[in-house]
Amino acid sequence: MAVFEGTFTQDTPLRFAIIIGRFNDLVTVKLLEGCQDCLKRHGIDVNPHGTQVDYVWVPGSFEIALVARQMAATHRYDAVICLGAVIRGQTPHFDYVSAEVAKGIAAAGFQTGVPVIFGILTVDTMQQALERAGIKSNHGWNYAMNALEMASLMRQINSGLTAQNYAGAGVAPVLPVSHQFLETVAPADSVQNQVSGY
Ligand code: INI
Repeated sequence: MAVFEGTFTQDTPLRFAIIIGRFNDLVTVKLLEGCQDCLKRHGIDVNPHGTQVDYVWVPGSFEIALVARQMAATHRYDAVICLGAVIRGQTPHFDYVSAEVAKGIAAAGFQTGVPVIFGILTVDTMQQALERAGIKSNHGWNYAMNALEMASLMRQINSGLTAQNYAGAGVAPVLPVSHQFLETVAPADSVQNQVSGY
């Protein structure tokens, strides 16, 4: 058996599509900047004229899922990153847009087998949106991390690594990296139980 876990450094170049909603672009441009910064710091060439990242601008979050599915279905990308900002207003519009984009993005991933990252802020106010797009932190950065991890993970799964050659390569922790401390605090048999629970 095997434990698969995505990494954040790649031997082979990964390719991404980023789809950005123009609606609330005060926010979405900032999410994009955070996303590009993270990708760049992980060795990805984010130049739109390069070979690793394509960009698609759409009118608003409602349109993102359709384009995400279309891009994913080409199988030219290791992951598709969707960036949008849905901000609650005085009408139920928020609920319709946010529900549809969430369902649509999930469906795009399921239907194509390509990771499609849900980078849509759903917030009550513009202030909350801006806080998550650079004022306090930039969620665009996290969405890029999620894309890197999922892209790497799916490559590993799709390439059918076995426990033997994976462990033999000396790169695979038995536990997820975030849980490695368990090895020092948990008795061996409970660690074993954790592992077999995956
Ligand atoms: N699109 C957004 O991305 N965010 C919003 O907050 C928003 N609101 O509130 O209306 C929004 N609406 C536009 C929508 O995504 C479509 O572009 C439009 O309805 C045309 O299909």
